[in-house]
Amino acid sequence: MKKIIALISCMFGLFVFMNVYHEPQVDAAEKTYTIGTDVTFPPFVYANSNNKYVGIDMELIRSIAKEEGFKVDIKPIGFNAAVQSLSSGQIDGVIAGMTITDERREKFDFSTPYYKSGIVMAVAPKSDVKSLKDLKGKRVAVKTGTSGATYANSIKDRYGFKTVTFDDSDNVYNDVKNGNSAACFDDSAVLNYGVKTGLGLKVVTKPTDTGSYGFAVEKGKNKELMAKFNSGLKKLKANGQYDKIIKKYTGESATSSQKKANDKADSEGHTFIGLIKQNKSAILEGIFETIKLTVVSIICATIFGVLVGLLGVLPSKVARGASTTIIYIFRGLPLLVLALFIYNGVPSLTGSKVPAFIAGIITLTLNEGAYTAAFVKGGIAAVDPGQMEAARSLGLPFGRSMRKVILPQGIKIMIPSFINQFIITLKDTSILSIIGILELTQTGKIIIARNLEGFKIWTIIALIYLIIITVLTLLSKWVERRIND
Ligand code: ASN
Repeated sequence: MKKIIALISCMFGLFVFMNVYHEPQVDAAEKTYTIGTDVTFPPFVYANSNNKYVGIDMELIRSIAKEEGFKVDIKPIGFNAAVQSLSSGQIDGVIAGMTITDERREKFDFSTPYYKSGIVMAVAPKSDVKSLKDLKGKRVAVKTGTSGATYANSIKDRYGFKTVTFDDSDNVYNDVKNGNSAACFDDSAVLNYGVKTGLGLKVVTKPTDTGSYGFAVEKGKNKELMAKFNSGLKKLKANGQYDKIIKKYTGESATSSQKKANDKADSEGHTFIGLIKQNKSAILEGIFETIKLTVVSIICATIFGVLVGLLGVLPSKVARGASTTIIYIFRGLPLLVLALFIYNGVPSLTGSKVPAFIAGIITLTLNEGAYTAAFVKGGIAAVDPGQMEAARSLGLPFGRSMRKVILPQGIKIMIPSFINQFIITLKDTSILSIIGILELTQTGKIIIARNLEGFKIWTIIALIYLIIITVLTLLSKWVERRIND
């Protein structure tokens, strides 16, 4: 038992160290706003070759923050996830080439428009689809929750096509390039930029007249932030910085040098080593986040699971019933549903934010803890009942018999299950990419959104998981040997 406590303390120490080392120092005087954005939507938001978020929207919000004296914490979680998080109050604002529409105005407040863009249709360079009429019986790719998707759905019956939805623009474009979809609908400002910079698609329709981009906050909330945004934008327009930013990303020289860089990357191809070198810091941060999530979740889930498991072997019926119910609920719920419920569902109800990392830890603690509780109960039940009877007949009370006789034997039975559960917890952290935690899987998604090297990046990410799992297994086996000594 002491050894287990020592191990848990070591893990906790490691976590504290990682946190102290990793947390950025924030100036207490300046307020930090959490801003959600898309994963990839160039030239408005995208990760550059150093995996830093750049683009018109990123420069605008950062320059406005500087001008108005606030700080921003950018969360590249994807357009739909950002909008969902904004409506549940999890983030303070969204800047992601977000089109101002009447429907959205019912839920969000928008800033003064900062860019005009309609929707266009793009197809593969050799496609014979030239207009909407050619879409009959075909499949068309769109991005979840966007104005492009709304537009496509509004005309699909008239033109007789079906839509298929993806979460990120790069997946939408890839589906057209692969020939799975005949066309896609997306914003003109983004697709025209893509055509200029070598995306490998051509635009075949004129932009619809669907509006402009605005910065959004939840309706009636964050008024102060909205006022700061509008006043900052006005200043940037007046001092010429706004024009500079637009030119920096959409000007002739900007697009041609971006095209050259894209062509170069395409012709050179990316080697495994080259990709690792290029994305080293992002991958390392992803690993760091994954390990942090794993360590904290293992500690919390083990404590929670052992407590619930022990509750299940107490003589009290109420305690046993509570244990069974907790295990039933949290083992029964899919992890993904639980994560979304805690991150998006609960805040919509309570009105208070749950940071993504905390939501992730709670999710894993409840789910992994329920499994732990089940095998803790099972491990105790597997100890010969005669042992308890013998201990009790020697005059030991229930608690002491449990501690001195049953648990030492039960723990030995449980150890392989603990090791198994630790490994499962590590793997399950990847599901938390859905709530935008920048762990290893989400890091992979972002890198691929930029370089479209799906096969190679997922191979690298898979190998990293296997390496961490091997280290975790070896560590657990070592502890197991020491406990069994
Ligand atoms: N323009 C899109 C929309 O407002 C946003 C995006 O795809 N990032 O729906």
